[in-house]
Amino acid sequence: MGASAWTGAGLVADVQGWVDDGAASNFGWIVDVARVGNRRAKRFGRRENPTPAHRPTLTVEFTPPPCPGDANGSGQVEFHDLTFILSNWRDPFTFDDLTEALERWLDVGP
Ligand SMILES: [Ca+2]
Repeated sequence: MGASAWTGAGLVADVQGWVDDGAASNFGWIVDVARVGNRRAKRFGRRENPTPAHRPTLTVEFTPPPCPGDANGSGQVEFHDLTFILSNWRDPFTFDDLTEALERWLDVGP
């Protein structure tokens, strides 16, 4: 059993719609296999398959949106951003960076 993979702009648009609209636009997908000669079938493993490598997986690769105030690149604004900014004061961080990190940090709560 080999791996199958799908990519494309339509697939990306579907996933983005699920992110934007939640379950309202998630009707799933139907896998339609192209006919090869007289054959038109594709076998997929179930999630209960005893061989983990044969179980279906869904991998979504994405670029996370920028996180204003996340000075240390951890993906969230936390206390460490404030100390990171102060430790790197003026190289490259400025008062604007400190203000932004502090505002965002207070939004999510210390
Ligand atoms: Ca951070």
